[in-house]
Amino acid sequence: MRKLMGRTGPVPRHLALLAALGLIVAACGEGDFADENGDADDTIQDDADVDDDVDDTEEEAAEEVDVEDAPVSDPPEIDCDPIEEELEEHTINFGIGLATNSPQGLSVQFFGDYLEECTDGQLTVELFPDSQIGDDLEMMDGLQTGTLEMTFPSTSPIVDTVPGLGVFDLPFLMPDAETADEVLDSEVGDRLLDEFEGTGLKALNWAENGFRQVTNNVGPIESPEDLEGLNLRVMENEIHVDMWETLGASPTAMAFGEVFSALEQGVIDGQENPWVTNVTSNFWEVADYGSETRHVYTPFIMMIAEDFYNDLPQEFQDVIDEASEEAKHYQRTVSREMDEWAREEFDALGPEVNVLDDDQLQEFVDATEEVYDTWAPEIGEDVVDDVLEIVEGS
Ligand code: KDG
Repeated sequence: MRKLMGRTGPVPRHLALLAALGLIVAACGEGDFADENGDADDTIQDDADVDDDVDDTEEEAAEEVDVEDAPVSDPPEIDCDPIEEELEEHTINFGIGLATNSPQGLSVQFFGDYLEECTDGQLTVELFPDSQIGDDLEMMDGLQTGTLEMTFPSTSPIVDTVPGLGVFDLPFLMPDAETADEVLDSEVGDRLLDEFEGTGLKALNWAENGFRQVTNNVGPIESPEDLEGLNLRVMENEIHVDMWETLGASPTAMAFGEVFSALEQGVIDGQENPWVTNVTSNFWEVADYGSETRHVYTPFIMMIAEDFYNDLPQEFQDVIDEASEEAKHYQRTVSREMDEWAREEFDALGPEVNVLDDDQLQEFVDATEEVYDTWAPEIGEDVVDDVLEIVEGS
């Protein structure tokens, strides 16, 4: 089978930071993480050092947009009988690419509160946002090698582990968020999560990254012609590369944590992400235009290190399952609540925003039809058919 994506470019700067954090024992190239069965607690070497380094990194991070005005629901009530029996104490280090004030960050904080309350403080969560400890692939390596307990990647960069996830990279597949829920919470959704079994990664459930929109520094995107030669950062995923090449752009696959500085330095002309990420990860600072293209809906998968999870007492596994289920609903709710607000906020913060109408979008749909034929065999015809059946029946 053709590889859906391989790592491209130099070793990301995050590996250096990972080493500084003491979360890895040696700086390795891809595939060099040898000890598959490492004990997570042993390899989190010195919590005090980790906290100091993270504080420094937080100081350097760009100022966050204030989401206080965003129409965001409060987290749901935590309803459980706390486990009072003394079992084990663990700090779950949870790395994410996005900001603490993103729907992803808010849901991880809620997940942590849930665990803390329902285990009487025996399980706590330490959140490492903004790709501080690596990109999606590096953090997944961390889960597999026992240096990190949890992460929350997009499906797109991880299709080499489960090729069926590539179905979410097909352009203009998902009409709306409700249909996405139907797909994610269906039998085919469960099947895709189950495929992680035995990889060192336990996929707990699906959350929402959302509909992706293009931001750039050249001009508004209204038709495929506007993309001609545009150097656009895309996720590390061959289907995305193919889609943008088909549309005439010049895509560069790059890890999320590199995108802001690549835009700042003019290495790329643009990138594409949901409005809420474009606001909370400060892409508005490095964009002149934002175009609502909704070209792809991508999910997130909440993941925990398989060995770490399997070694926990059953009571803790149950609480983690419940907490992730609650966090999933909260994350999807907040993501939807913030989407339109974020587009308006992005506009108000400076860049010019245009929303494509149905006729304009149809030009993109027609131009990318061949991407389905090229990639369905790699993704798995059964997965594509099952998902299309749900989408077409919605
Ligand atoms: O935590 C998730 C992020 O690391 C990343 O997946 C966000 O959509 C994303 C992108 O563009 O890489």
